[in-house]
Amino acid sequence: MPSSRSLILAGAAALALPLLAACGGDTDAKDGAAKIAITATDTTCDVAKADLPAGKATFAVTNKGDQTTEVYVYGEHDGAYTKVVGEVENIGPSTSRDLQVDLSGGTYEIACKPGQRGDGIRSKLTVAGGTKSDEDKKDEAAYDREVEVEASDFALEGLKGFTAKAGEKIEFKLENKGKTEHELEVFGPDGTEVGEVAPVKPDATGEAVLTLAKPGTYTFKCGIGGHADQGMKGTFTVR
Ligand SMILES: [Cu+2]
Repeated sequence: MPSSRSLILAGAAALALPLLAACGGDTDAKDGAAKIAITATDTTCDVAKADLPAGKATFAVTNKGDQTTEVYVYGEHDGAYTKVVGEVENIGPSTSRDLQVDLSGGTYEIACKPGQRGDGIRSKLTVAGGTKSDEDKKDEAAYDREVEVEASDFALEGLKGFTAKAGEKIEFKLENKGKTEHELEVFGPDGTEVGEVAPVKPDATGEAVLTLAKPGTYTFKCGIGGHADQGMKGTFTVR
């Protein structure tokens, strides 16, 4: 796997060099760093560079697949690449979107997610050098990790066995696979609402970043109609 990846990268670099020379630096971003191309299809995710210097980086994502895609940059969290550093969503077929991130030294994973679901097609990114200011870190930590919840008529799945640490900021991503609107309301151990993913139409996705401040048993449900009583509810634990 690593060797075929290197071959792909070498091929991309060989193609990119004459193009860059011909455009005379057209692709340079404002801070002087060139954009890094990510070419996504329904089955591949080619990142033009696997090594970057610390600082701001702009990825130019082009979707050559048939499915709408999204691209995430993940940092390490408890030994796994689950911490969302940046993301760009809703990149339709034959369209391009930029993703800007501010990276400190370390290793990361880039994930293209054809169909905007799952763990995605991942590749490693190594960032050399500097750590960032506390201010930058605060901006970057928009949330610690995400959890995907699938709504159907009438169930909410994905939170079985989900646990979090008190104080964690979690992005709840609700994917509606049903034929009617659904939402996701989350309540803390004392029964007060922590927040919600607002109603999502069929075949659409919505998200909300919620801070799970207190330890205890949280409850969640779809608050639309009688959906909770039909099975769209459950609990998870924050320690
Ligand atoms: Cu519902």
